[in-house]
Amino acid sequence: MPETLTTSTPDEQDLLFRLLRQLDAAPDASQRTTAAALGISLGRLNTLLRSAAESGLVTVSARPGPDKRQRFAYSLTTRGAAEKVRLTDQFLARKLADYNALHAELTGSASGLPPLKHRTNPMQSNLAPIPELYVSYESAQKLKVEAADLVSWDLTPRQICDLELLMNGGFNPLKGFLSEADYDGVIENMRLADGTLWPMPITLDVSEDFAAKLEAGQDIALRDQEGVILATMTVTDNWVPNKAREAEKVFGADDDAHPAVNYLHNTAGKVYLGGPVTGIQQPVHYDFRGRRDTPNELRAYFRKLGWNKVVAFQTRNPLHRAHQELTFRAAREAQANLLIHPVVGMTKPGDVDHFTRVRCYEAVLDKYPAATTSMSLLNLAMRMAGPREAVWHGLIRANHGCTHFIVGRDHAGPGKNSQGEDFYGPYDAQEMFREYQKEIGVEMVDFKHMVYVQERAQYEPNDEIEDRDNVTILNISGTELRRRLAEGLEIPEWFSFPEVVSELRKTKPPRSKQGFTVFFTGFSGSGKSTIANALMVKLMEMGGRPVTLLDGDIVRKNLSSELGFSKEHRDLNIRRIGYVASEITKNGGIAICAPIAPYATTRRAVREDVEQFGAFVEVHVATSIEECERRDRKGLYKLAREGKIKEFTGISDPYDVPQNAELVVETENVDVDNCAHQVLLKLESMGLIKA
Ligand code: PPS
Repeated sequence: MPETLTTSTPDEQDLLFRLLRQLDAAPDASQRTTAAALGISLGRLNTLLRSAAESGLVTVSARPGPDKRQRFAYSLTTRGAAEKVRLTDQFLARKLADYNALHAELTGSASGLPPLKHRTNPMQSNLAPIPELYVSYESAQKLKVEAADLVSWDLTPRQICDLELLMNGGFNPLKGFLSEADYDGVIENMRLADGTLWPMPITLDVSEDFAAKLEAGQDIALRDQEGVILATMTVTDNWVPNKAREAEKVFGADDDAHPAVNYLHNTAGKVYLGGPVTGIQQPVHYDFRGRRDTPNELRAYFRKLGWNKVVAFQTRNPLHRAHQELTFRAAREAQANLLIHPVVGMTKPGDVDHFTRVRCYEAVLDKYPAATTSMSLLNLAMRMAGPREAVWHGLIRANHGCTHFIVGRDHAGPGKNSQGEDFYGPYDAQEMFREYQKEIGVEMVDFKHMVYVQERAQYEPNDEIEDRDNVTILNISGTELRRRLAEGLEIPEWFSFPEVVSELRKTKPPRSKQGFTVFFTGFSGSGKSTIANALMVKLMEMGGRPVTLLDGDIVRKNLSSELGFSKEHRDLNIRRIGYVASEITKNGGIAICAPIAPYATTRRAVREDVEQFGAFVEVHVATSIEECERRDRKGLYKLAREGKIKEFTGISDPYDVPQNAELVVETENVDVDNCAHQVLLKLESMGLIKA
């Protein structure tokens, strides 16, 4: 930060703030108009402009024209725009303090007198506008041009979600991606360096190569995946985090079975960048535009409707009858209006896609009283961090103008750990929320598990049923629902709404009609390709779905001809296969893959890609390395032993034996037809093909 700014007096800072605001709002105004707007002389303005230009806050360019008094044009630099955002906050804080003092004086509360009722009626704090990180439209156009010359980072889908909520105030009070000091505080005790409660590390992870190019204080452009510049960021911090510690502290265990820990270790870049962000434009969404609202848009909406109390319901699942009952009860209990606030950014891998979910929500919305219920979509990238996530969700909802927040059983739960146990207790999130409720600024409406009581034909909280021995309690778990959908079985009316079930059935036809991927893995010469070919022919004989074979050799010839066998190249090769297989699966076909795929993490990544759309059946062709070498069909093992082929799997390169393959096939003394038949039986038992 320029020295002049940190050493100047509050009055000088106010003047600088007003200057930056003026240049931002009216960049083409003459100097005389600018001086008049600021109430200072032209001479003073010139001194001020010179000092701001020297500090790198404004740029000066020559302005053509006859008027000598308008020779120069001034506009904000990226740094100037960021400084404006910082000074705006400072200015507002000072004004608020002045206002509070005045208010206290007027109401007598400063002098110890009882406050005068009805004297003043300030805007309720949850409904007042909150700070955003965007600059004005005019400045954004200029900054965009300026930012085109900056080093730029192409944001990942998760980073785009984070950036959107940083810029629109959803992550208020954050002013950018966390600095190292803020990150350390958040990891250790859920607090920023200044002590403010913030439970989730919002970090900009990048590659080592990219980070190495940067200098401290450098501005970078942040682009979406099409290259559109969304923001600039001044990089103040650049560090290599201890990811194992982050996993332990934030997610409770350094266990890759947790989706966010898996992301941390296997997707996120090795280096984190921190620094303030200057917002240029919102990420573009083409879907459900009318249903997306920024925090300030929601606050304005609540103000307009006079909704002083709003209870928010967070969800990443379709709404069924139990959810409806829970939200009705919450609104009644809090005597509040209801905001259904589903997450459409990133949720748990394997969840129902948000397009289907929003169609389901829209169908259910008719069943709520329109005057007291609203729905808005939140572009949040969830981390599935249970208790910490609940606190984070509460802060985000406070920013969106809500006063209450529903926390149910196992809020933002990630499922089982690698020992098959739950990561968090079912009510840990409620406990942590309760502890921080005051600071979060929204009140929790907690619910125990809701179940259906058949005799009374209604949903009730499980722990409140006193006559449980005399009534029939019904419940369908998420896993059971998925099973019923997958097998085309009945889903009873007491569980869900017909409109919702019909939407889900359209997206999730029974398994026997869905696409799927069979992924063979094993040593070179283990028999993968031979079995894969036999399987392909058998599936084609059955008909019904198109079948595509992505054999190791075929792929290397057609998709990956430029790649070798280093770890990096093998990963790239397998990820390409995974991408094609996931597309085939999505479109209802059968993909049969048969690469060596030696690394467990890459196989897992492919599984995740495919499982968004259909089943992934991993088949380990478990022929031993000794047997493969004995067969040596292509003569490659001999060459590998002689050192003529480097990095040869099983000889001079590792192979991670699959730990949770759907099927293990032994090929020694078993003929190919039998091996392929074993796979068919497996597919049949999984409901993927009909007998
Ligand atoms: S990987 O690791 O999955 O990307 O390998 P993949 O694409 O399946 O390999 C295809 C074939 O390349 C031959 N080959 C090698 N395999 C392993 N290591 C090294 N260094 C190597 N060099 C060439 C090998 O014959 C593989 O074919 P298959 O069908 O497995 O025998």
